[in-house]
Amino acid sequence: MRTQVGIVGAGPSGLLLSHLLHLRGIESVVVEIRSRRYCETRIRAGVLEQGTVDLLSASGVGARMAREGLVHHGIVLRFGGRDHRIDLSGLTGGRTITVYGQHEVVKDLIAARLNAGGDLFFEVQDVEVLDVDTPAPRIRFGRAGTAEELRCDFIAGCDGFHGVCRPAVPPGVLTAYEHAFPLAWLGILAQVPPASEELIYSSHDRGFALLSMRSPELSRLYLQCAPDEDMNGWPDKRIWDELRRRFERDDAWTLRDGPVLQKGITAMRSFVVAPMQYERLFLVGDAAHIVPPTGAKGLNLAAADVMVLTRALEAFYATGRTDRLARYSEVCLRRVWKVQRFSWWMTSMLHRSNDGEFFDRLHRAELDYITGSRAASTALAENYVGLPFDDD
Ligand code: RFL
Ligand code: PHB
Repeated sequence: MRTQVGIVGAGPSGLLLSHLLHLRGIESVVVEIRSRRYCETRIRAGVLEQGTVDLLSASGVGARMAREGLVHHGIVLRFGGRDHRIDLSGLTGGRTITVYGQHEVVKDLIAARLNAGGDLFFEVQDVEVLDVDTPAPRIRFGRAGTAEELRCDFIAGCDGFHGVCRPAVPPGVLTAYEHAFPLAWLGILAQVPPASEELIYSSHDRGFALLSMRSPELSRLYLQCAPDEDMNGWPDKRIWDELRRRFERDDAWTLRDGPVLQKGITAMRSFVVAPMQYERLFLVGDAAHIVPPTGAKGLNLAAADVMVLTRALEAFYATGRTDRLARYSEVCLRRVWKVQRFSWWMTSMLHRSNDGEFFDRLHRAELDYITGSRAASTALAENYVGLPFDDD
């Protein structure tokens, strides 16, 4: 088999890249180790920046998101028993965020690729990327028991943090920068209408909690826990009791419970590799960087990488110019580090730390400052709705 761009991974990065390339007349093939069903039902991110929404809409995959996505104009920071609203739209000239599940974005992108006759191969095995330092890189994989080889001009490693593309780069080329937070999130998806119209980030002495949603009937809730927390120690009743305590407010605020449909633990990590490219292999999204979820940025950052790579490939195929491809990593990393900073800052400010009472008091002062100063709330708001996209 032969294509122009071989894409490893059918998460949001790989699917969006394949879709945007197709709109520009560039061929790609996507190989994915999991099943289509698995990709379409994996519950992960939920908050889309305005820029991500605009990109999806402008590329023709925004119709269902426009109908079912929930547009939000603000978020709530809850601490000291009170709510402090950050008026995202008022502080950013009218920008908004949209709550629409990542798996819904994935469904829409898979449907668009299949309708356009795109090649998506699910449930492949033993994926290997080869010859990326030659003009003819290859992806080797097994499909229904048969060994296949895909020859390409370029390979996009969109295979997430645990994929095979980043490890395929020879030793010594990439530098990894990382920080593991000594905390994790226990997340649930529950069949109960969200107790608030807007997201609530609650910083409490017992630990952080977050109230989000997926639809008017489905709540998504998270609790700060230990990185090695045992899920067996958390029957549903204990989760709801703990959530109620961490969302307590001076007046009577109530959190109704409901059937828990899914639960899981997510470690909190910051990770970046540089450069994000080696010869004809480009690392995109979680394959190149991870942010802790507190800033709601991972998926949005992946979409920004995809945009930069799409434009660079478009320039290459239109005129043969390689300068944009050569600058892919540098352009992406500028945004990546700003987003790392924001995600680290939100995480440190909102969670109960193990660093001692001094730091907890500093974080409380920071929350007080953020919510009391228009300049400081604006800094939070402009990062939360998404920094402007700048790919020069
Ligand atoms: P993904 O989604 O991990 O997709 C990678 C795909 O590659 C496949 N794969 C392979 N395919 C072929 N060969 C191999 N050898 C392969 N190895 C792996 C995998 O099966 C998978 O299908 O990476 P991608 O596309 O870069 O997308 C990144 C996002 O998924 C991620 O950044 C976000 O989910 C992060 N995130 C959030 N981001 C936001 O923007 N807003 C949020 O509100 C938000 N909340 C979250 C989050 C992530 C969370 N978890 C579970 C980590 C909340 C949580 C709890
Ligand atoms: C989510 O809805 O899953 C979500 C929302 C906001 C975050 C992280 C996750 O910061």
